[in-house]
Amino acid sequence: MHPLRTLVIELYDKQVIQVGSFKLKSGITSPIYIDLRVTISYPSLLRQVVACLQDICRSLSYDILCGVPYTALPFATLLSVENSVPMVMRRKEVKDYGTKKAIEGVFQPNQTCLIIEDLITSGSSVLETLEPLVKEGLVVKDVVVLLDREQGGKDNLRKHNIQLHSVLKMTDILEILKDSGRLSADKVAELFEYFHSTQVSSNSSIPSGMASHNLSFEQRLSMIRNKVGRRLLEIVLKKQSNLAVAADVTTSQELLSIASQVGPHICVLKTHVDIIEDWNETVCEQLVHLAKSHQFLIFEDRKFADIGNTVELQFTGGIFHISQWADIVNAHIIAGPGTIQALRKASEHCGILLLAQMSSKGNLAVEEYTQKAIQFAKQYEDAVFGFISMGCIGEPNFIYFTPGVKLEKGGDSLGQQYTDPKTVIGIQKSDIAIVGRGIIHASDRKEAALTYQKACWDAYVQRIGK
Ligand code: 5IU
Repeated sequence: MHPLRTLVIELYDKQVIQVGSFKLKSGITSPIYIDLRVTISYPSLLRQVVACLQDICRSLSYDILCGVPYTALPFATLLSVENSVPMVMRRKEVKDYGTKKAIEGVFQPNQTCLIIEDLITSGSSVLETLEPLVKEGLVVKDVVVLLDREQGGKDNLRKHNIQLHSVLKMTDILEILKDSGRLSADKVAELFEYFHSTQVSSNSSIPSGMASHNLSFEQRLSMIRNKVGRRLLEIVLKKQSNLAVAADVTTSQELLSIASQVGPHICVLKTHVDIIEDWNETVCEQLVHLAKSHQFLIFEDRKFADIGNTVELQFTGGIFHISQWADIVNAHIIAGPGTIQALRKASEHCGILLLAQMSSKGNLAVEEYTQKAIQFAKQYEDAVFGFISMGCIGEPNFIYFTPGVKLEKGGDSLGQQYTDPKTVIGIQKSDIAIVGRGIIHASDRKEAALTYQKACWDAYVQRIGK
Protein backbone atom coordinates (compact mmCIF):
# COMPACT_ATOMS: atom_id res chain seq x y z
CA MET A 1 0.00 0.00 0.00
CA HIS A 2 1.14 3.56 -0.66
CA PRO A 3 2.87 4.93 2.47
CA LEU A 4 0.56 7.96 2.65
CA ARG A 5 -2.48 5.72 2.52
CA THR A 6 -1.06 3.53 5.26
CA LEU A 7 -0.29 6.60 7.31
CA VAL A 8 -3.79 8.09 7.05
CA ILE A 9 -5.43 4.80 7.97
CA GLU A 10 -3.09 4.42 10.93
CA LEU A 11 -3.84 7.98 12.04
CA TYR A 12 -7.55 7.26 11.88
CA ASP A 13 -7.36 3.89 13.59
CA LYS A 14 -5.21 5.32 16.40
CA GLN A 15 -7.77 8.13 16.82
CA VAL A 16 -5.36 10.89 15.87
CA ILE A 17 -8.03 11.85 13.32
CA GLN A 18 -11.52 11.74 14.78
CA VAL A 19 -14.85 12.47 13.15
CA GLY A 20 -17.78 13.71 15.23
CA SER A 21 -18.55 17.09 16.74
CA PHE A 22 -15.73 18.90 18.51
CA LYS A 23 -15.48 22.29 20.11
CA LEU A 24 -12.17 23.87 19.06
CA LYS A 25 -10.00 26.28 21.07
CA SER A 26 -11.37 29.12 18.93
CA GLY A 27 -14.91 28.28 20.12
CA ILE A 28 -16.15 26.98 16.78
CA THR A 29 -17.50 23.47 16.37
CA SER A 30 -15.71 21.22 13.92
CA PRO A 31 -16.88 17.86 12.53
CA ILE A 32 -13.30 16.63 12.46
CA TYR A 33 -10.59 16.71 15.12
CA ILE A 34 -6.94 15.98 14.56
CA ASP A 35 -4.63 15.63 17.53
CA LEU A 36 -1.14 14.82 16.33
CA ARG A 37 0.20 14.88 19.90
CA VAL A 38 -1.14 11.35 20.17
CA THR A 39 1.56 10.14 17.75
CA ILE A 40 4.19 10.17 20.54
CA SER A 41 2.35 7.26 22.13
CA TYR A 42 2.93 5.06 19.08
CA PRO A 43 6.61 4.86 18.14
CA SER A 44 5.97 3.09 14.85
CA LEU A 45 3.39 5.70 13.86
CA LEU A 46 5.78 8.47 14.84
CA ARG A 47 8.44 6.84 12.67
CA GLN A 48 6.01 6.77 9.73
CA VAL A 49 5.15 10.45 10.21
CA VAL A 50 8.82 11.41 10.28
CA ALA A 51 9.61 9.29 7.22
CA CYS A 52 6.94 11.17 5.24
CA LEU A 53 8.25 14.54 6.42
CA GLN A 54 11.75 13.39 5.54
CA ASP A 55 10.71 12.72 1.92
CA ILE A 56 9.91 16.41 1.55
CA CYS A 57 12.86 17.73 3.57
CA ARG A 58 15.22 15.86 1.27
CA SER A 59 14.42 18.17 -1.63
CA LEU A 60 14.98 21.38 0.35
CA SER A 61 18.16 23.13 1.37
CA TYR A 62 18.60 24.37 4.93
CA ASP A 63 21.20 24.71 7.66
CA ILE A 64 19.07 24.14 10.73
CA LEU A 65 15.62 22.91 11.73
CA CYS A 66 13.05 24.46 14.02
CA GLY A 67 9.91 22.69 15.21
CA VAL A 68 6.83 24.73 16.09
CA PRO A 69 6.07 24.04 19.77
CA TYR A 70 4.83 21.73 21.07
CA THR A 71 3.48 18.99 18.83
CA ALA A 72 6.06 19.33 16.06
CA LEU A 73 9.05 19.30 18.44
CA PRO A 74 9.46 15.50 18.46
CA PHE A 75 9.09 15.47 14.65
CA ALA A 76 11.82 18.09 14.27
CA THR A 77 14.04 16.31 16.81
CA LEU A 78 13.84 13.02 14.95
CA LEU A 79 14.51 14.73 11.61
CA SER A 80 17.48 16.53 13.14
CA VAL A 81 18.99 13.30 14.44
CA GLU A 82 18.19 11.37 11.26
CA ASN A 83 19.81 13.99 8.99
CA SER A 84 22.54 15.15 11.39
CA VAL A 85 21.24 18.69 10.97
CA PRO A 86 21.23 20.90 14.08
CA MET A 87 18.00 22.10 15.56
CA VAL A 88 16.81 25.19 17.42
CA MET A 89 13.72 25.61 19.57
CA ARG A 90 11.46 28.59 19.95
CA ARG A 91 10.40 29.27 23.50
CA LYS A 92 6.68 29.74 23.86
CA GLU A 93 7.26 31.89 26.92
CA VAL A 94 10.39 34.03 26.91
CA LYS A 95 12.13 33.62 30.26
CA ASP A 96 12.42 36.71 32.39
CA TYR A 97 15.59 35.48 34.04
CA GLY A 98 18.85 33.98 32.86
CA THR A 99 19.58 34.62 29.22
CA LYS A 100 16.02 35.54 28.20
CA LYS A 101 16.40 33.80 24.88
CA ALA A 102 13.48 33.51 22.48
CA ILE A 103 15.36 30.86 20.51
CA GLU A 104 17.30 28.08 22.19
CA GLY A 105 20.24 26.42 20.49
CA VAL A 106 23.36 27.46 18.62
CA PHE A 107 22.98 29.27 15.29
CA GLN A 108 24.47 32.04 13.17
CA PRO A 109 22.65 34.97 11.53
CA ASN A 110 21.87 34.35 7.84
CA GLN A 111 21.65 30.57 8.27
CA THR A 112 18.63 29.08 6.57
CA CYS A 113 16.12 27.60 8.97
CA LEU A 114 13.49 25.08 7.94
CA ILE A 115 10.32 25.20 10.04
CA ILE A 116 8.58 21.91 10.84
CA GLU A 117 4.91 22.01 11.85
CA ASP A 118 2.35 19.29 12.52
CA LEU A 119 -0.78 20.89 11.16
CA ILE A 120 -1.57 24.20 9.52
CA THR A 121 -4.88 26.03 9.40
CA SER A 122 -4.44 29.80 8.92
CA GLY A 123 -0.67 29.75 9.37
CA SER A 124 -0.69 31.96 12.47
CA SER A 125 1.33 29.54 14.65
CA VAL A 126 3.97 29.29 11.97
CA LEU A 127 4.10 33.08 11.72
CA GLU A 128 4.53 33.29 15.50
CA THR A 129 7.53 30.99 15.25
CA LEU A 130 8.84 32.84 12.22
CA GLU A 131 8.94 36.15 14.05
CA PRO A 132 11.66 35.41 16.63
CA LEU A 133 13.68 33.43 14.08
CA VAL A 134 13.73 36.37 11.67
CA LYS A 135 14.47 38.75 14.55
CA GLU A 136 17.59 36.73 15.29
CA GLY A 137 18.67 37.10 11.66
CA LEU A 138 17.77 33.60 10.46
CA VAL A 139 16.42 33.16 6.95
CA VAL A 140 13.21 31.17 6.57
CA LYS A 141 12.09 30.14 3.10
CA ASP A 142 10.17 26.91 3.61
CA VAL A 143 7.82 25.27 6.06
CA VAL A 144 7.19 21.53 6.04
CA VAL A 145 3.92 20.45 7.57
CA LEU A 146 2.38 17.03 8.01
CA LEU A 147 -1.15 18.16 7.40
CA ASP A 148 -2.58 21.19 5.60
CA ARG A 149 -6.22 21.75 6.54
CA GLU A 150 -6.45 23.85 3.35
CA GLN A 151 -8.01 26.76 5.18
CA GLY A 152 -5.86 29.66 4.00
CA GLY A 153 -2.48 28.82 5.57
CA LYS A 154 -0.62 28.37 2.29
CA ASP A 155 -1.70 31.77 0.92
CA ASN A 156 -0.98 33.47 4.22
CA LEU A 157 2.56 32.14 4.26
CA ARG A 158 3.07 33.02 0.61
CA LYS A 159 2.41 36.65 1.53
CA HIS A 160 5.45 36.43 3.76
CA ASN A 161 7.48 34.84 0.94
CA ILE A 162 7.34 31.43 2.57
CA GLN A 163 6.64 28.26 0.69
CA LEU A 164 4.45 25.66 2.37
CA HIS A 165 5.13 21.97 1.66
CA SER A 166 2.64 19.51 3.07
CA VAL A 167 2.71 15.73 3.34
CA LEU A 168 -1.07 15.51 3.35
CA LYS A 169 -3.93 17.84 2.51
CA MET A 170 -7.34 17.55 4.08
CA THR A 171 -8.71 16.55 0.65
CA ASP A 172 -6.27 13.61 0.46
CA ILE A 173 -7.21 12.43 3.93
CA LEU A 174 -10.93 12.48 3.22
CA GLU A 175 -10.45 10.63 -0.08
CA ILE A 176 -8.33 7.93 1.59
CA LEU A 177 -10.80 7.51 4.45
CA LYS A 178 -13.62 7.14 1.92
CA ASP A 179 -11.74 4.67 -0.30
CA SER A 180 -10.68 2.55 2.64
CA GLY A 181 -14.28 2.34 3.86
CA ARG A 182 -13.53 4.19 7.09
CA LEU A 183 -16.00 6.94 6.19
CA SER A 184 -19.13 6.85 4.04
CA ALA A 185 -19.38 8.86 0.85
CA ASP A 186 -22.11 11.00 2.43
CA LYS A 187 -19.99 11.76 5.46
CA VAL A 188 -17.06 12.73 3.26
CA ALA A 189 -19.30 15.00 1.17
CA GLU A 190 -20.47 16.68 4.37
CA LEU A 191 -16.90 17.16 5.55
CA PHE A 192 -15.84 18.61 2.19
CA GLU A 193 -18.69 21.05 2.46
CA TYR A 194 -17.53 22.08 5.95
CA PHE A 195 -13.96 22.73 4.85
CA HIS A 196 -15.01 24.76 1.84
CA SER A 197 -17.32 26.93 3.89
CA THR A 198 -14.82 27.66 6.67
CA GLN A 199 -11.94 29.17 4.75
CA VAL A 200 -9.89 31.30 7.11
CA SER A 201 -9.46 34.84 5.87
CA SER A 202 -5.96 35.42 4.64
CA ASN A 203 -6.10 38.79 6.41
CA SER A 204 -5.76 37.12 9.78
CA SER A 205 -4.01 39.22 12.39
CA ILE A 206 -0.32 39.81 12.02
CA PRO A 207 1.70 38.77 15.03
CA SER A 208 3.88 41.37 16.70
CA GLY A 209 7.23 42.02 15.18
CA MET A 210 6.15 40.72 11.80
CA ALA A 211 6.53 43.09 8.93
CA SER A 212 3.31 43.07 7.02
CA HIS A 213 4.55 45.22 4.19
CA ASN A 214 7.57 46.29 2.28
CA LEU A 215 6.35 49.70 1.24
CA SER A 216 8.47 52.81 0.98
CA PHE A 217 7.85 55.98 3.01
CA GLU A 218 6.63 57.63 -0.24
CA GLN A 219 4.02 54.90 -0.71
CA ARG A 220 2.92 55.13 2.92
CA LEU A 221 2.59 58.91 3.04
CA SER A 222 -0.99 58.95 1.79
CA MET A 223 -1.96 56.06 4.06
CA ILE A 224 -1.29 57.97 7.28
CA ARG A 225 -4.43 59.65 8.54
CA ASN A 226 -2.93 61.97 11.13
CA LYS A 227 -1.35 65.11 9.70
CA VAL A 228 1.63 65.11 12.10
CA GLY A 229 2.38 61.57 10.91
CA ARG A 230 2.29 62.73 7.28
CA ARG A 231 4.44 65.76 8.08
CA LEU A 232 6.94 63.43 9.76
CA LEU A 233 7.22 61.26 6.66
CA GLU A 234 7.69 64.37 4.50
CA ILE A 235 10.60 65.42 6.72
CA VAL A 236 12.03 61.89 6.72
CA LEU A 237 12.00 61.82 2.93
CA LYS A 238 13.29 65.35 2.48
CA LYS A 239 16.18 64.96 4.92
CA GLN A 240 16.73 61.27 4.22
CA SER A 241 16.72 60.76 7.95
CA ASN A 242 14.76 58.26 9.99
CA LEU A 243 16.80 59.09 13.07
CA ALA A 244 15.34 60.52 16.28
CA VAL A 245 17.66 61.74 18.99
CA ALA A 246 16.75 61.33 22.66
CA ALA A 247 18.10 64.38 24.47
CA ASP A 248 18.06 63.20 28.08
CA VAL A 249 19.99 66.15 29.49
CA THR A 250 19.34 68.30 32.51
CA THR A 251 20.06 71.87 31.44
CA SER A 252 18.44 74.02 28.80
CA GLN A 253 21.82 75.03 27.45
CA GLU A 254 22.72 71.40 26.74
CA LEU A 255 19.32 70.72 25.25
CA LEU A 256 19.57 73.67 22.87
CA SER A 257 23.13 72.88 21.95
CA ILE A 258 22.19 69.27 21.12
CA ALA A 259 19.26 70.52 19.04
CA SER A 260 21.52 72.73 16.96
CA GLN A 261 24.32 70.15 16.66
CA VAL A 262 22.18 67.20 15.59
CA GLY A 263 19.32 69.21 14.04
CA PRO A 264 20.37 68.79 10.39
CA HIS A 265 20.58 65.00 10.76
CA ILE A 266 17.36 64.12 12.53
CA CYS A 267 13.65 63.96 11.84
CA VAL A 268 12.64 64.07 15.51
CA LEU A 269 14.12 65.40 18.73
CA LYS A 270 12.81 63.52 21.73
CA THR A 271 12.68 65.46 24.98
CA HIS A 272 12.01 64.78 28.66
CA VAL A 273 11.17 68.31 29.61
CA ASP A 274 10.67 67.46 33.28
CA ILE A 275 14.37 66.68 33.73
CA ILE A 276 15.49 70.14 32.58
CA GLU A 277 16.37 72.14 35.69
CA ASP A 278 15.95 75.61 34.18
CA TRP A 279 13.12 75.17 31.70
CA ASN A 280 11.23 78.36 30.86
CA GLU A 281 9.24 79.95 28.10
CA THR A 282 12.26 81.48 26.37
CA VAL A 283 14.00 78.09 26.23
CA CYS A 284 10.82 76.66 24.78
CA GLU A 285 10.69 79.36 22.10
CA GLN A 286 14.33 78.77 21.20
CA LEU A 287 13.74 75.04 20.89
CA VAL A 288 10.72 75.55 18.66
CA HIS A 289 12.75 77.97 16.57
CA LEU A 290 15.53 75.40 16.12
CA ALA A 291 12.95 72.76 15.18
CA LYS A 292 11.58 75.07 12.48
CA SER A 293 14.92 76.07 11.06
CA HIS A 294 16.38 72.53 11.01
CA GLN A 295 13.05 70.93 10.18
CA PHE A 296 12.57 68.34 12.87
CA LEU A 297 9.58 67.53 15.05
CA ILE A 298 9.63 67.75 18.84
CA PHE A 299 8.51 64.60 20.61
CA GLU A 300 7.90 65.04 24.33
CA ASP A 301 8.31 61.53 25.74
CA ARG A 302 5.79 62.19 28.54
CA LYS A 303 4.20 58.71 28.51
CA PHE A 304 0.79 59.86 29.73
CA ALA A 305 -0.89 57.11 31.70
CA ASP A 306 -3.58 58.59 33.93
CA ILE A 307 -7.34 58.90 33.57
CA GLY A 308 -8.45 61.29 30.83
CA ASN A 309 -9.28 64.25 33.06
CA THR A 310 -5.86 64.26 34.72
CA VAL A 311 -4.06 63.71 31.42
CA GLU A 312 -5.79 66.72 29.92
CA LEU A 313 -4.46 68.87 32.79
CA GLN A 314 -0.99 67.37 32.57
CA PHE A 315 -0.88 67.92 28.80
CA THR A 316 -2.14 71.49 28.71
CA GLY A 317 -1.24 72.90 32.14
CA GLY A 318 1.41 72.84 34.82
CA ILE A 319 4.64 74.65 34.14
CA PHE A 320 5.36 72.90 30.86
CA HIS A 321 2.20 73.49 28.75
CA ILE A 322 3.26 70.54 26.59
CA SER A 323 0.28 70.84 24.22
CA GLN A 324 1.51 74.25 23.12
CA TRP A 325 4.84 73.18 21.68
CA ALA A 326 5.12 69.39 21.32
CA ASP A 327 4.45 67.96 17.85
CA ILE A 328 4.32 64.41 19.20
CA VAL A 329 3.51 62.90 22.61
CA ASN A 330 3.12 59.30 23.69
CA ALA A 331 0.72 57.47 25.96
CA HIS A 332 0.35 54.20 27.78
CA ILE A 333 -2.90 52.33 27.21
CA ILE A 334 -3.12 51.03 30.77
CA ALA A 335 -5.85 53.51 31.76
CA GLY A 336 -8.02 52.75 28.73
CA PRO A 337 -9.04 54.96 25.80
CA GLY A 338 -9.75 57.98 28.04
CA THR A 339 -6.06 58.90 27.92
CA ILE A 340 -6.12 59.10 24.13
CA GLN A 341 -9.47 60.91 24.11
CA ALA A 342 -8.09 63.59 26.44
CA LEU A 343 -4.98 64.18 24.32
CA ARG A 344 -7.02 64.28 21.14
CA LYS A 345 -9.50 66.72 22.62
CA ALA A 346 -6.82 69.08 23.96
CA SER A 347 -4.78 69.47 20.77
CA GLU A 348 -5.29 68.61 17.17
CA HIS A 349 -1.77 69.79 16.34
CA CYS A 350 -0.09 67.04 18.30
CA GLY A 351 0.18 63.47 17.04
CA ILE A 352 0.08 60.53 19.44
CA LEU A 353 2.23 57.42 19.67
CA LEU A 354 1.05 54.51 21.78
CA LEU A 355 3.45 52.43 23.81
CA ALA A 356 3.03 48.93 22.44
CA GLN A 357 6.38 47.48 23.49
CA MET A 358 9.38 48.67 25.47
CA SER A 359 13.13 48.16 25.23
CA SER A 360 13.84 47.60 28.91
CA LYS A 361 14.50 44.24 30.54
CA GLY A 362 11.53 42.59 32.24
CA ASN A 363 8.94 45.04 30.88
CA LEU A 364 5.35 43.91 31.02
CA ALA A 365 4.25 44.78 27.50
CA VAL A 366 3.36 41.21 26.56
CA GLU A 367 1.81 40.11 23.28
CA GLU A 368 -1.76 40.66 24.44
CA TYR A 369 -0.92 44.19 25.59
CA THR A 370 0.72 44.96 22.25
CA GLN A 371 -2.35 43.73 20.39
CA LYS A 372 -4.56 45.95 22.56
CA ALA A 373 -2.40 48.96 21.71
CA ILE A 374 -2.87 48.16 18.01
CA GLN A 375 -6.61 47.93 18.55
CA PHE A 376 -6.70 51.34 20.30
CA ALA A 377 -4.59 52.91 17.56
CA LYS A 378 -7.00 51.69 14.88
CA GLN A 379 -9.89 53.13 16.85
CA TYR A 380 -8.26 56.58 17.10
CA GLU A 381 -6.37 56.63 13.82
CA ASP A 382 -7.13 60.34 13.34
CA ALA A 383 -4.95 61.16 16.37
CA VAL A 384 -2.70 58.12 16.84
CA PHE A 385 -0.21 57.73 13.99
CA GLY A 386 2.20 55.19 15.38
CA PHE A 387 3.77 53.19 18.14
CA ILE A 388 6.74 52.83 20.35
CA SER A 389 7.62 49.25 19.53
CA MET A 390 10.63 47.08 18.91
CA GLY A 391 9.86 46.89 15.21
CA CYS A 392 6.99 46.79 12.74
CA ILE A 393 4.11 45.25 14.63
CA GLY A 394 1.27 46.00 12.27
CA GLU A 395 0.14 47.75 9.17
CA PRO A 396 1.85 50.34 6.95
CA ASN A 397 -0.61 53.11 7.86
CA PHE A 398 1.18 53.48 11.21
CA ILE A 399 4.75 54.57 11.93
CA TYR A 400 6.96 52.51 14.25
CA PHE A 401 9.49 54.18 16.58
CA THR A 402 12.10 52.07 18.37
CA PRO A 403 14.16 53.19 21.37
CA GLY A 404 17.17 51.37 22.79
CA VAL A 405 19.27 51.78 19.65
CA LYS A 406 23.05 51.89 19.67
CA LEU A 407 25.76 50.79 17.26
CA GLU A 408 27.34 48.74 20.04
CA LYS A 409 24.90 46.13 21.32
CA GLY A 410 24.58 45.64 25.08
CA GLY A 411 22.75 47.64 27.71
CA ASP A 412 23.14 49.75 30.81
CA SER A 413 23.05 48.86 34.49
CA LEU A 414 19.39 49.81 34.85
CA GLY A 415 17.77 47.48 32.37
CA GLN A 416 18.14 49.28 29.05
CA GLN A 417 18.78 46.83 26.19
CA TYR A 418 20.38 48.01 22.96
CA THR A 419 19.92 46.80 19.42
CA ASP A 420 21.91 48.13 16.47
CA PRO A 421 20.31 50.29 13.75
CA LYS A 422 20.67 47.64 11.04
CA THR A 423 18.71 45.09 13.07
CA VAL A 424 16.08 47.58 14.23
CA ILE A 425 15.36 49.07 10.80
CA GLY A 426 16.41 46.22 8.49
CA ILE A 427 15.34 43.09 10.33
CA GLN A 428 12.77 44.24 12.89
CA LYS A 429 11.47 46.65 10.23
CA SER A 430 10.96 49.62 12.48
CA ASP A 431 10.72 53.04 10.82
CA ILE A 432 12.33 55.53 13.18
CA ALA A 433 15.32 54.67 15.40
CA ILE A 434 15.57 56.59 18.66
CA VAL A 435 19.18 57.05 19.74
CA GLY A 436 20.11 58.69 23.04
CA ARG A 437 23.45 58.08 24.71
CA GLY A 438 24.93 56.65 21.52
CA ILE A 439 24.92 60.24 20.25
CA ILE A 440 24.69 62.56 23.21
CA HIS A 441 27.62 60.95 25.00
CA ALA A 442 29.79 61.01 21.85
CA SER A 443 32.75 63.37 21.83
CA ASP A 444 31.52 64.82 18.53
CA ARG A 445 27.72 64.72 18.58
CA LYS A 446 27.34 66.08 15.07
CA GLU A 447 29.57 63.45 13.60
CA ALA A 448 27.87 60.71 15.65
CA ALA A 449 24.45 61.93 14.46
CA LEU A 450 25.65 61.76 10.86
CA THR A 451 26.95 58.21 11.39
CA TYR A 452 23.62 57.07 12.88
CA GLN A 453 21.63 58.93 10.22
CA LYS A 454 23.50 57.04 7.51
CA ALA A 455 23.26 53.67 9.28
CA CYS A 456 19.49 54.01 9.79
CA TRP A 457 18.81 55.31 6.30
CA ASP A 458 20.96 52.68 4.60
CA ALA A 459 19.15 49.95 6.53
CA TYR A 460 15.80 51.37 5.36
CA VAL A 461 16.91 51.66 1.73
CA GLN A 462 18.21 48.10 1.79
CA ARG A 463 15.00 46.85 3.41
CA ILE A 464 12.71 48.25 0.77
CA GLY A 465 15.12 47.04 -1.90
CA LYS A 466 15.69 50.33 -3.69
N1 5IU B 1 12.85 54.88 26.03
C1 5IU B 1 13.53 53.69 26.05
N2 5IU B 1 12.85 52.52 25.99
C2 5IU B 1 11.51 52.47 25.93
C3 5IU B 1 10.82 53.70 25.90
C4 5IU B 1 11.50 54.87 25.95
O1 5IU B 1 14.76 53.66 26.08
O2 5IU B 1 10.94 51.38 25.85
I1 5IU B 1 8.84 53.72 25.77
C5 5IU B 1 13.50 56.18 26.07
C6 5IU B 1 14.34 56.45 27.29
C7 5IU B 1 15.37 57.38 26.74
C8 5IU B 1 15.60 56.92 25.32
O3 5IU B 1 14.84 58.68 26.70
O4 5IU B 1 14.38 56.32 24.94
C9 5IU B 1 16.72 55.94 25.15
O5 5IU B 1 17.95 56.52 25.49
P1 5IU B 1 19.36 55.76 25.36
O6 5IU B 1 19.55 55.50 23.87
O7 5IU B 1 20.33 56.72 25.93
O8 5IU B 1 19.27 54.48 26.14
